[in-house]
Amino acid sequence: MTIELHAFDTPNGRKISVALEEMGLPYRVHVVDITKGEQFDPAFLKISPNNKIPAIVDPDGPGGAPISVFESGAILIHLAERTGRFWPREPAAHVATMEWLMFQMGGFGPIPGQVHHFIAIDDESDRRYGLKRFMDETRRLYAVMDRRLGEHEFFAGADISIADFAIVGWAWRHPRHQVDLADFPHVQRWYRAMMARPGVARGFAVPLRRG
Ligand SMILES: N[C@@H](CCC(=O)N[C@@H](CS)C(=O)NCC(=O)O)C(=O)O
Repeated sequence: MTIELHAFDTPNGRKISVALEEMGLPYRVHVVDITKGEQFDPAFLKISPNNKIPAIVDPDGPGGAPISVFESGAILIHLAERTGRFWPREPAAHVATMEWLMFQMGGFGPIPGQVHHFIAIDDESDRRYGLKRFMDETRRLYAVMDRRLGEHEFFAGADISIADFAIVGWAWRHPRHQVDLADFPHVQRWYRAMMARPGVARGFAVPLRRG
């Protein structure tokens, strides 16, 4: 049955449209325009109490009852458990999937997100410290990913996983946080391979904005 995806055209929203497309799950998009405050709509808060996109409603939840899920990492795990796809069973790859998913949720998301915030501040004295701090840390995270991808094709190892979907959502925004992927050749190789996948391309093309 059709999954209801509540999202907007942002890295965290795109992670889920990419995963849904890759998994071949039927879904319907409900745009939550966070530039217009729609994330505070009481109906949305019922499924996403932290007033952030994305959230889903899965009609086939536990016991066949609908279930809502917020937090993109939880959504990815839910979809992977539901389909058994992109969720390696081999123990080392399974642990690696969790590690790199948490790496993204705790670091490679919140940190470049701060770059996107500070870069937009007009006042140079308000912008300078935060922008340098978060740009330096963003580049450090790219270097961490570059080392991993220098040794493995995907983040979990030989096989693509939900960790790749989580990370590609944010890597997609590298122009906005002003990172040149040529400085991180293994990330660049992985990014090109990810973007060449038809499912990933569809996930980035599906409209997540109105008009
Ligand atoms: N940890 C959350 C973060 C979600 C998040 O930050 N969403 C942003 C857009 S990318 C949002 O909805 N912002 C609206 C707001 O903060 O009011 C997740 O991964 O789902």
